[in-house]
Amino acid sequence: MADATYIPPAVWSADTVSGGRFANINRPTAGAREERELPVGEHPFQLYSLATPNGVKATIMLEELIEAGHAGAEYDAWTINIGDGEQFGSGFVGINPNSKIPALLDQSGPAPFRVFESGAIIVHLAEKFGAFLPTDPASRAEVLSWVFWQVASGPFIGGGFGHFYAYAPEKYEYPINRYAMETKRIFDVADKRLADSRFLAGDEYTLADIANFPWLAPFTEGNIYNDAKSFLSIDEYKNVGRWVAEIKARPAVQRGRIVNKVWGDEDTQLKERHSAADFDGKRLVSAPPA
Ligand SMILES: N[C@@H](CCC(=O)N[C@@H](CS)C(=O)NCC(=O)O)C(=O)O
Repeated sequence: MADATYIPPAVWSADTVSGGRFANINRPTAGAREERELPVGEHPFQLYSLATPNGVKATIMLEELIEAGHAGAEYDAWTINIGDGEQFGSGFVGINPNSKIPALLDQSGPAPFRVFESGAIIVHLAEKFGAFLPTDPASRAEVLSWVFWQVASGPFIGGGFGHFYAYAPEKYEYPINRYAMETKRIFDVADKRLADSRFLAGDEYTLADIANFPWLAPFTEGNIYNDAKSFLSIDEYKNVGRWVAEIKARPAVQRGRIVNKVWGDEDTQLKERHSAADFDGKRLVSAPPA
């Protein structure tokens, strides 16, 4: 059934109000909107992020490295509040011209450098520490395939399904159908893979799981995009549910999920992370995304 139709003008302009969550921060231009320096701590890695699914990929990775004994992965995590437009400050744009969290400053060597895009951040860290990314070509290719699959699929789930189902000011059947279909297809891809394999890339827990868990887990837990869990019949994906249960029991995952979290119960929030002691007294439970 078609919704009311729209006839596009010959040339689109940005003066139309889209309404909806995040409409006040979206513009069709890039670049800094104000001068704002970023804080910089002492640790080798400076993370500027928020505990959304894309942000949590980076914090799980850093916490997993520390858990595995890589003391060189110590990091300061600073909150970038995207609802307040902090991603458009000059300091943040300097480390991510795309103005989206997460972004990382690697100051472990003589000259600091930036890494942006969650996939690039976790691959960079995996290569630096030789962890969660196998070196033999076939295994490495399998891991990277699932990582890039996630980075490519995420926008259909978030910008597509999440936007039109939960955030858009008016509900339209066509885009909701299109992106519900695509989100379920993505879940089915993962579910079929996990029917044959303990983890996404094989028998070992790898970057493939670290990239995909933050997007898939909240649907199985029912804490993303209103009632999306029932709307999309997520309980059908039994193998995804089994995989989520195994991964969410990992202490590093539980810690990573609350770093830069600024919503929910106070004792499940960790606005900034500067040392392992920051987790003292925190409740390490599932962390609902923004
Ligand atoms: N492809 C990017 C996507 C990052 C992304 O979409 N971040 C969102 C939060 S989950 C953001 O910063 N949004 C702010 C904005 O769009 O202004 C990545 O994986 O790092």
